[in-house]
Amino acid sequence: DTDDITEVQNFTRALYAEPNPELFGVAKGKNVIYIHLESVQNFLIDYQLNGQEVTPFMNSLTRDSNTFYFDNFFHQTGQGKTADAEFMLENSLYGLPQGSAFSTRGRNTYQAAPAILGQQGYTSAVFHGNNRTFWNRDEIYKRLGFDKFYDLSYYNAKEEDVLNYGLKDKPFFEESVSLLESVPQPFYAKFITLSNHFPYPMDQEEATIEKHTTGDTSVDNYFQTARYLDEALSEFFAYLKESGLYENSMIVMYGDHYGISENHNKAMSIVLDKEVNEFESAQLQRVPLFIHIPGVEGGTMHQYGGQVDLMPTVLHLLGVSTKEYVQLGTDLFSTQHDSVVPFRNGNFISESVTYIDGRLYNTATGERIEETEEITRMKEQTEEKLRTSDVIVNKDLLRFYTPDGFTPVNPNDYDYTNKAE
Ligand code: GP9
Ligand code: MN
Repeated sequence: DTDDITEVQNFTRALYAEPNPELFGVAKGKNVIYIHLESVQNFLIDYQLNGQEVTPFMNSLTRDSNTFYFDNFFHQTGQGKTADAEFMLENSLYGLPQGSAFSTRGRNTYQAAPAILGQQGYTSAVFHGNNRTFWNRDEIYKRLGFDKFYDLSYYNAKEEDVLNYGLKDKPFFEESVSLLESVPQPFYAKFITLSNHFPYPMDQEEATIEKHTTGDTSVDNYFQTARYLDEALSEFFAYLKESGLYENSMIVMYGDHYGISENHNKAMSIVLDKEVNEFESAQLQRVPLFIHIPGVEGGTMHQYGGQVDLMPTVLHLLGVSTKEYVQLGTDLFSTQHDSVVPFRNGNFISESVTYIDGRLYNTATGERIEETEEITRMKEQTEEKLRTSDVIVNKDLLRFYTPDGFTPVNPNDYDYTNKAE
């Protein structure tokens, strides 16, 4: 097994991308506020329904001078959905081909972002309006090194404030601010939203935009819950400004996975006013990524990347080297960034090629193309990355390697039960 870890490290060391010197450490010492945008796909950005923007707040962030907005950023989740997205961004490892690593590999050894930052003086915390056992979070978070986990039991949650998977996003953010203020700075905090979750139910008196009219109920409802989430985000930003936290925090917002599956391609063809075939369906796996850093000039970024790239990107912005860590993703800002984006099923997408179940398309035009040597290499590299990640996770290989300067996490140091419960 130590042979396995050596082989893995030979592979991941070759993937390593040097940080961009202009951005390395620009957010050093700042708080990190991650916002997990449930089921938000990038097509929502600047989409107009009956002449109205669906997500006016997120749209405004795409034009904010201190925000980087990535418009070719993809989710890479499998069956683990939300849990896979979290797994990738904390570890820069892929979720598993079946099931969720959160559930089946909750007791592995990890060298995750909260633990790394914890050893640099950060306090880490997760905020989520569902029960702490969902997706086995309460078990794996202890191995990722999350100091605190504020689940539903920490919120007042009046009956009318709970819908679908838990506390609605607006009361969630409203109540979260005082909890966040109790966390020592600098902190690494993650807020997991849930109102924009399938099948997108919404109390109609709270709706501020009409449903879509495709006739497909969940697709039609999606626009109302996406608008609700967008308003909740805008309110959260206002709370952060009032509390003074905004000025010394980097805010990272990402869509976790698709909200509209390919079973709804017919309705999506109406939404987008073009035929949604397998090529368009792959393009729809784009999710928004925003990185807001006070005092740093942002802009719209077109490089291709995915969720597995978030950890090295964020650590480098904080001025933390990732060289010693076993990671499958690369810093989005690095000139050496690997811009071929694997999907969990072995398909991939890059600026030039979209590969779907053996078929190749030109990403810019959607036309079928022939395989070249370069494409064959992309295919092999995609498979190798996924296979390597699976070996690491399935064999729990990080047990056999401790990066220089990293102290292994002791899960017994953590307890998320609410004493007031
Ligand atoms: C539940 C929420 C939803 O707590 O995070 O998970 P999902 O169904 O999107 O994987
Ligand atoms: Mn989700």
